[in-house]
Amino acid sequence: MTASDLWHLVFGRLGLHSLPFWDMIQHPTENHIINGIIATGAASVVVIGALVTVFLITKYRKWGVLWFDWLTSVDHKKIGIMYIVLAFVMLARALIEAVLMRTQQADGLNGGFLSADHFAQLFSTHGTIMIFFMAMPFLTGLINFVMPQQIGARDVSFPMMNSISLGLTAAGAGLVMISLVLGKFETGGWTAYPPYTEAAFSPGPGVDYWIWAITLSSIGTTMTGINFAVTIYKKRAPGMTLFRMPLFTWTALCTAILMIFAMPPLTAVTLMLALDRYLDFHFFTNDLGGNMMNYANLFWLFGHPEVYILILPAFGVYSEVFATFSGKRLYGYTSLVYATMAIAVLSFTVWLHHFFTMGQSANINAVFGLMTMVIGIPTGVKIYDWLLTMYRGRVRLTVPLIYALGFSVLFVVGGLSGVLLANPSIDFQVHNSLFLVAHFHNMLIPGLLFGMLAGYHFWFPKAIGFRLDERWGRIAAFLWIGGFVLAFFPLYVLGLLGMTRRTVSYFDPAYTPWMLVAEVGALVLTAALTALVIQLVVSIRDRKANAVPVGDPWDGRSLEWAVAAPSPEWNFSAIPTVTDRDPFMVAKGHHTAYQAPPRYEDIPMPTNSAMGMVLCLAGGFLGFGLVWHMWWLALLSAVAIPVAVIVKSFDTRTERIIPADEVRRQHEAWLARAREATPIDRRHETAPENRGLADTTIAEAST
Ligand SMILES: [Cu+2]
Repeated sequence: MTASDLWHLVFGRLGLHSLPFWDMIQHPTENHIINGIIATGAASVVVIGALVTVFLITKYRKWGVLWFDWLTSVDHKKIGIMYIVLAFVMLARALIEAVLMRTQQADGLNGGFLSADHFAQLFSTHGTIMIFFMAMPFLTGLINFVMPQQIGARDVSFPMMNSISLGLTAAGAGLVMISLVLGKFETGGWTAYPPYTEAAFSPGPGVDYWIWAITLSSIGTTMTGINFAVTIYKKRAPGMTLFRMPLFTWTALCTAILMIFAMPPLTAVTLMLALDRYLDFHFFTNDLGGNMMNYANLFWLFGHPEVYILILPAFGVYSEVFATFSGKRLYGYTSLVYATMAIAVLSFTVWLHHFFTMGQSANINAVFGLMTMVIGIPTGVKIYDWLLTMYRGRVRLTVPLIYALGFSVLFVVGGLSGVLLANPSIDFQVHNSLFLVAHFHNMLIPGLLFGMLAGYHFWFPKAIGFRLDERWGRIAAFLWIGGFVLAFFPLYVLGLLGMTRRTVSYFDPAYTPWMLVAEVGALVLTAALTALVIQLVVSIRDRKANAVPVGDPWDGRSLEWAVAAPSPEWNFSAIPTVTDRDPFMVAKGHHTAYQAPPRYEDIPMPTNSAMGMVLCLAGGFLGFGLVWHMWWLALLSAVAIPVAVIVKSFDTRTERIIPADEVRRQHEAWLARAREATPIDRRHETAPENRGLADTTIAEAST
């Protein structure tokens, strides 16, 4: 056996050429050097970032805290927070990539500074990350944190599975990050359509990185969907009928059902592509009986419902935000619920609008075009309900409401451009142009990101115990909204001018002015994210002044506001009984909100489990081994997964009892804090005096 054979046995196809600066050294042309420096810089950020994190954790001796209090925790609140931290980290990377792409295209007339291959990696990772490792973790984290508390539960139905879902998602995100350092990511966009992504045309590790990152996260998300749906069906507090559930929980339920039905086609299609690539199957190869249309169908059978997996939870956040900051009951609750269900069902009937131009008959296109337009109806219903919720309400223009208002205007514009695109004849004209890119960013930034940010501001005090800085919050909100308009409205024009998407350079000088505006927009969006970082730093500095230990800073309506902030580990000292749609608001009206329960009981809580982290590592190494053809590593990791599950199944210590005395001690301390706090009038809720006790002497605005 030669040294080279041994190398291949151990490291597979990994080699010096996998390092980001190798091209630059081998072929030191100007273009290679520029692209090499950017790639090496990005890789250094990942490596140095990881080293600094390890150093800081070691220096402050936080390994124990990190492991025992966070990574192995099965507490739905902590898992939710970890999901959101992951989402923010990934958001930063994908936003930087967006700025690079905008800068490239602003100079696209002269060819720009990026190579076509590098540019293609950028739009592929940007899309993959934004959908699977920013949007999905953000909404999963928010639902995880909020939903069990809204339904009066102590945790989700399957707490350990929850931790495993997080582990698999993190493993997928890890693979995308590692692809910056070792090898290259794929260049076929976030959809990775074959035959281009088949081994014959994309032989490197890039597509394999995509396949395994997506497979891991899609399996995690399927389990998340099952977990959320079962939790909502089985763990609601007594009296909380389905039609007393808060709207956010309703959207969580519909999203969970969509996850259960939409994620498996994705897992199937990535695994089929893997079989094509690794074992010479011919599912999508266009020869030997393969047909890439099957890929397009399966992918979008996931992909369109995915749009609503992303948007429905944001609709839920907006519903809570409009009602709370208008000081009114939600207008049209029942119609909002039915609209949500209608959107969820209809979302499975429109997938073909993603490939109107791929050659099916005009009649089929017409059916899918009409179904697509039908979805606009329930969505329109929601907009009217939200506006009518504000009508004659006592509206407070807080940060979450600013996002909600920005959303209301911008989402209607995006929706209208969607109705345009739903016409197959129009779609043929603007197909594959920047008009489409403008449209879906117009849906997903106001419709998902603004919703998640509104939710972040709304529930942050509940999760962490203090309010976020209001001033920086406003600055960030206006930067997001303004930056969005600047960055994406020009893309509508460019699309109509005929500029195709995913193009590294162009020949028409008419594009450049619009591209420059979009570039400014991208920089404003970067400033927006920076403002959020500053806000967090400022808020942590002022945490004492902005603490809201009583737990109800916004005069909330649903059960999550009825406990301390941060919530106790067991959420509710006694499981509440629900008699109304706005249970906490009713309790405050009856002066029963801050009372001791008749008696305290021992509370069983799930014990910590390392399974999430074990499967995160095993799944991550399995993916890494498969990407680089390190078969021994793949085999070891693949065996480790069932072994870990079997070993864990012998563990019978899955419950830990919190003694009634401990529950009483914490609950009484909280009640004492509520007695000492000054009730705060809604007009002064952003003042430092707000300790989380709402002044309820002013009657509710009429409904
Ligand atoms: Cu669609």
